[in-house]
Amino acid sequence: MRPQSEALVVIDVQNDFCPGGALAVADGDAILPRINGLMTEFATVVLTQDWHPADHASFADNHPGAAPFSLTQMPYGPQVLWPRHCVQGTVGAAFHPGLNTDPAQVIIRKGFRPQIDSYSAFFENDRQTPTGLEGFLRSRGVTALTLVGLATDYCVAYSALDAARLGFGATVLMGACRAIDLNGSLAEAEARMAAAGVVMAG
Ligand code: VGL
Ligand code: ZN
Repeated sequence: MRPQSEALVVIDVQNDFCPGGALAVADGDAILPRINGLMTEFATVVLTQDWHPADHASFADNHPGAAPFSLTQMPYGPQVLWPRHCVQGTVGAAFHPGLNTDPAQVIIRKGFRPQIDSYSAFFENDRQTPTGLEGFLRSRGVTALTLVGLATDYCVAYSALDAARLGFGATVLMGACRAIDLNGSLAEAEARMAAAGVVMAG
């Protein structure tokens, strides 16, 4: 068992990010056995769930004429327009049935405000609106995080970068993550994580 000061944060292991899903990440379900095993090592386990309303501004089909995976400008900066995914209450938004959700003490839902996307487990994409996860972790004495899940270059990386910015130790287990890798996004995320002091382990 790891010390009480360490938590496992499992990012967005949902049907829509796994093979057959609306925004499938190649091999996304391959990480399930490892994540289920890791959960037994940590006293604090957090799950996140991408949880969008149907009219969410990150969906390409809510922008007439816009192609999926194209870029648009939002008040908070550039935003990729994604295929419709993880709509609240749908099968696509549910956790993959192979994920053991029993050990988790808290589920952080994010991306539920129609006008703002949320990749990070800590903040919306404006980098200011909190999810509450920081307070949850601090009040339990957690100082170091191990992050796993989907997708390496978006929600995992944004969560790890915010964790480091907030002063938590942050380790991403790259073998327990899979990436979307859109236009070099994986290499960029790795460079940003390295520069921020995020540890990338196997
Ligand atoms: C994610 C794109 C859109 C993720 C979520 O979980 O990495 N990526 N929404
Ligand atoms: Zn999303």
